[in-house]
Amino acid sequence: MSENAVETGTTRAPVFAFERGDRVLVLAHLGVAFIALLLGAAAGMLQGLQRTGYIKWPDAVGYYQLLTLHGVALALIFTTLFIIGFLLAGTAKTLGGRLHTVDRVWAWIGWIMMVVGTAMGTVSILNNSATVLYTFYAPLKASPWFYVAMALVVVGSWLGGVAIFTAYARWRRQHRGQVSPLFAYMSVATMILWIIATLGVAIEVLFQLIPMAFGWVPRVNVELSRTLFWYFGHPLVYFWLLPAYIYWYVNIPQIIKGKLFSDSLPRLTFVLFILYSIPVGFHHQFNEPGIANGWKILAAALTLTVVVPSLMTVFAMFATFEMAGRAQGATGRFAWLRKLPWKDVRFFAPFLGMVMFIPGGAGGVVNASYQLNQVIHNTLWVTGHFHMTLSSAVTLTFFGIAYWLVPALTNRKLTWRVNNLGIFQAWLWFIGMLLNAVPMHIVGLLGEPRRTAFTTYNDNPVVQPWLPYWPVMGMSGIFLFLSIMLFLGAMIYLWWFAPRLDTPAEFPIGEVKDKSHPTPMILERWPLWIALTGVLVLIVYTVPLVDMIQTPPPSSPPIRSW
Ligand code: HAS
Repeated sequence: MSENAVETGTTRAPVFAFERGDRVLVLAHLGVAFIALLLGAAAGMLQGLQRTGYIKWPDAVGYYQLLTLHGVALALIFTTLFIIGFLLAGTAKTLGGRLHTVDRVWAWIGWIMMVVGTAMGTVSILNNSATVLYTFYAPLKASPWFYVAMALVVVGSWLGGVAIFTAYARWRRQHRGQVSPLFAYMSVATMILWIIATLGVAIEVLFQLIPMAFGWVPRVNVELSRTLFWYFGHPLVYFWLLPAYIYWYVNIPQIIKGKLFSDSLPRLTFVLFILYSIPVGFHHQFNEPGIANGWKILAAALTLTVVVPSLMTVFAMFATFEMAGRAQGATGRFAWLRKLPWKDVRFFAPFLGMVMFIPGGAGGVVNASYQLNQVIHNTLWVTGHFHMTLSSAVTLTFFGIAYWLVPALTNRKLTWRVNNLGIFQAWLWFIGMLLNAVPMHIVGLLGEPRRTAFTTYNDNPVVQPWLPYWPVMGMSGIFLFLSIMLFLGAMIYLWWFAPRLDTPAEFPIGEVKDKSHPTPMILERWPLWIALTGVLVLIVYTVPLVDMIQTPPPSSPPIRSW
């Protein structure tokens, strides 16, 4: 480890060189994430063009098969590998400059499991034995190896979490009574959320889907399996979001020559995410029988409380931006906006993501409102919602991270040409997502269902109002694929070809502005927050789950629909 201060072009910032062991580990995670990104993006463009009637694909490759590849590769594999790589990098940086051997061993075992799982899952999808979409709802029956593959990915990701926990626990032992570094704290919170959330899908896969797929049981309790899936499925979205928030809270202040607005607020935000994000899965099941209305209303109320930490984040971001601008001499009411580094892709790409998150988040509030959900459920509105949140806010932030993290790991320079290319690529992505997600919201309101292959419903008049939007949605796939190609081209350049640096590249970590208010140590008491989460989960899930198991709805034999 070496840590010294150099002029970065923005501010005097500590630079940092990864140890070789950490560098290889993080790059291994990012590399697999980028391969998944390529696969998922190609499948996305093809299924998008097919879904909107631009191309007719040979019958041998089905729409749902491509859609499965798109969802699994992007929503499950790209995100998980990228997130764990990013968290390991920041944990190494902020907890003493390196991971210890034991942390690395855990992370490598996890990586191997995730890679084996990814390979097995991809083969199952490509040989058309797992065309079950990324939610793999029962009673759809995939090859049992697909479920084993998903289990390997999940357990592998837990071990990545164990690596972060061991590094964090060691640091705390060595720094008794001190508040932990914010990045590491937030990484721990993210992995706690992830592990609690994935327990649901792990139970579903181990006790329902694998026995169903191997033929050990003739039937499956569909309602129970969907409930276990959505117990996991909603906090899953915060597993995607929280690393983006880490970047917004911790890294961006340094990039914009500012300071963190507060140390306690981001910690509280993450604790609130752990508490509120898990007991809300029923808001994906508002339209399902077998769950009494009272539980659904409770889930709706709790979902609206999980919006609060995001609103706190809006506040903190504006405060951080304004403080940074004013510190650089801005005086007018909005003059601070001009001081933001608009030409720096590390800031600009995530900023576009933040902008898109405003309508994306508002759409989420619509989804969460029990009555309004009746209008949009299972329509393309929902697909538009997650293209604004996951595929825009989160993905644009991941782009911004990759543009400096890869050269920081390879000890190469983020040249101004690649920086500018990154800005163009982020614009292309942003515009592509607007062309994609805005029409999806509109046709969703007009009643167009999601998860359907191309059809004109026998030219039924109900389809007419949707038609003008299809070419726009189809075209968006081309924008997005081009953007991914540029991104991956930039990554290849930064990985292998960019000029080497004599001094290590910057790893931006912001400092807190006002340290006069000590951070309450209670925020670091994980057993307390985990126990409270457990209590909330028990309150929301005990009665419905007991009901589903004791008086189960008619179960279903497994179905292969393709
Ligand atoms: Fe969602 C469905 C509710 C957030 C992802 N969501 C989905 C699905 C996905 C997904 C993938 O209640 C589909 C699952 C499937 O396949 O069926 N969602 C919400 C709510 C929020 C929310 C209340 N979702 C997300 C995020 C996702 C994501 C984040 C991915 C990362 N969602 C739902 C519901 C459903 C659902 C229902 C089920 C629908 C159904 O019927 O099936 C909230 O967390 C959103 C809060 C966010 C905000 C925005 C804050 C804005 C910020 C940016 C600030 C900007 C700045 C810069 C500072 C309130 C922080 C601006 C500067 C300028 C100068 C302009």
